Amino acid sequence: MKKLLSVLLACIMVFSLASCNSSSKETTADKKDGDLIVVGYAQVGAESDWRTANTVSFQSTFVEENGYKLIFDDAQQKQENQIKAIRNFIQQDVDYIVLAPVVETGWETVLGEAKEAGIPVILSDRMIEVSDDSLYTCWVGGNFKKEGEDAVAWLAEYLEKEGRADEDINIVTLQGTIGSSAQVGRTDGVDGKLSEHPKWHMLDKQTGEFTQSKGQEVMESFLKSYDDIDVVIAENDNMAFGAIDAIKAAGKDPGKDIIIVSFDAVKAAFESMIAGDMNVSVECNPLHGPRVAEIIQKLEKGEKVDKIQYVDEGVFPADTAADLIDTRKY
Ligand code: GZL
Repeated sequence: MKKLLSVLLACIMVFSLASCNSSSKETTADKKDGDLIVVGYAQVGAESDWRTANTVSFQSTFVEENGYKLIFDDAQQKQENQIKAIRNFIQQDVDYIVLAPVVETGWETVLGEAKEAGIPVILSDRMIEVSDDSLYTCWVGGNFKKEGEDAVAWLAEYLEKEGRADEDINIVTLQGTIGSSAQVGRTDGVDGKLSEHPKWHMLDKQTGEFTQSKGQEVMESFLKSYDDIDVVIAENDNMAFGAIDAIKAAGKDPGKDIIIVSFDAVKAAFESMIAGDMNVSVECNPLHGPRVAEIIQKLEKGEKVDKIQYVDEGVFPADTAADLIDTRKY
């Protein structure tokens, strides 16, 4: 009898331990998955300092202690990789998809699949061109067209101050990734204001893919084709750094012989301006992480969010760089 009792007792103990473990496992599992908001983030790539800062902003915001699980994908600037990543997020049934679309077109099908799966899509950085804007919940980013217009306004003021308002000014442009809203907006912004300056001549435009190496390569070809370039408009700082290297290698003085107008205003651009190589950088704020987290928190509470949300950005001429460089967050 005693033996039977001890076996029974042992069974009860084993059972209660197992159920406690499994329940503790379930609790942990429930707590781990149930409480965390799972965010799939389809990032463009790692092509520039700006992109790195943008990625870090998300990776430092969407952490477990803030209640998130981030699934990050770097598409190496290829749309097909971003489309694959979005399908992967749908399969994993994430709670939200954040997309920084490498180019504006080609998103209807895959975002239709996300909508079908009931997964909200938040656009960060660049915009998409779709006939049905219910395919995304909202967009956070810079006002690219205004950035281009601000660059022209700064250049006009600078040339005026330099006593060159009536001079013929020859300009070349290093464009970003063709078809990306940053390239489309900045190019449109500049082109739209050029007509106000009949003595300004846009000699050439070519894409440097937002990278330093390609920017240097294209600038080398510009310098071979044109011996009287007065201004380089680089649609991001990394292409400007490449252009500066090419100009120096050609025995000319960037920032003096050739005016360098750039975009992004990353910290390295402030260093370049302090060195006298760059004349101005028009800011495009990459710190979207906290903003997107705010949006997700609102959506979690069933609150409405604005469809279009611009980030704050300014224009930073070289003569402000030394005073401001230590305040820069990226
Ligand atoms: C702008 C962003 C651009 C940056 C580049 O919002 O899309 O892409 O200007 C980056 O540096 O590569």
